[in-house]
Amino acid sequence: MSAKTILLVGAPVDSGKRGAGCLMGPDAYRSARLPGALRDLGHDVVDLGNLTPEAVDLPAHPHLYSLPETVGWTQALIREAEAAMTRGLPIFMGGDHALSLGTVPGVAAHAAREGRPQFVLWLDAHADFHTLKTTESGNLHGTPLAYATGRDGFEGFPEVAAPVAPENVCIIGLRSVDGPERDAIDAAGVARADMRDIDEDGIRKPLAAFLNRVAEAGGALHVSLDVDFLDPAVAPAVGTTVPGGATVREGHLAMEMIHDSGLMTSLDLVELNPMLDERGRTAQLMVDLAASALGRRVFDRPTQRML
Ligand code: HAR
Ligand code: MN
Ligand code: MN
Ligand code: MN
Repeated sequence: MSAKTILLVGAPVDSGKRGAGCLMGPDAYRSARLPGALRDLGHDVVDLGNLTPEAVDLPAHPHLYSLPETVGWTQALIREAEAAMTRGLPIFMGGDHALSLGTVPGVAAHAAREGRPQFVLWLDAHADFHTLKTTESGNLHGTPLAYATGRDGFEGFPEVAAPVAPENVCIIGLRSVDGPERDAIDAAGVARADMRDIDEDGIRKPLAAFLNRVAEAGGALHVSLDVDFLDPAVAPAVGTTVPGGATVREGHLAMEMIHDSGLMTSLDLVELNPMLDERGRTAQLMVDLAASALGRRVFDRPTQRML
């Protein structure tokens, strides 16, 4: 196992939807001992504290919830993510999924500078592929993948410097997708495995295929882990629960495979709402999953077989 410099970036974004609580996420991860768990694995861990949004001069929008604040977070996070990539492997402790409006374009700008293609693994019940024009809820946590892949329709947001190629994105865990998202995902050529695919073939097959593509391309890999990827029975601390999600072991297998691939360059932990947790169990599970992605295991495996 190779020791890494891991940068913990607190991003208490709570503007991506109605219903407050995700702002407590970074401190919940600290209380559940994320820094210690990563140090136990031999990593050098630096906690950079919590970020704040930039001030932006934008009027409130009649349909889009908290647009100015979310643009402010996006600007701050693009900068922070791009800078953090020059120092180590950042873990963005959310915060709701609107934080990926900043983290993904930020890390992708760094990869472009290095001449590497950026890949994104999106572990989520939802596709988060709405534009400002198609979102019915007006909740911006439902939009980051569309923005990061350079779709039109993000007036008020900064221009994305290095859009991620849609075919370099893979969404796993889908079970709640709106009509306009479904059409746009398939038109764009985003790779996807919904929960039925996982029921039929397991999580290993689509993930191995994607990781092999990242490896062949010499790509950078950003992993965005939404709490609602997991089944609400094991991960209740999220505002947008959808039954029928990944099991604890499916979550760990995904993280263990990510670790074995050696490909992950950045990680988001998003949508944890400690207000909705039960005795900290969801925060603890997210910490354990992050530890698996960074090398925690029962026994070493003799080979690193991908497929
Ligand atoms: N598609 C729905 C909407 O746009 C729900 C989006 C929910 N997103 C998250 N993150 N919880 O994945 O409102
Ligand atoms: Mn780099
Ligand atoms: Mn999401
Ligand atoms: Mn989700």
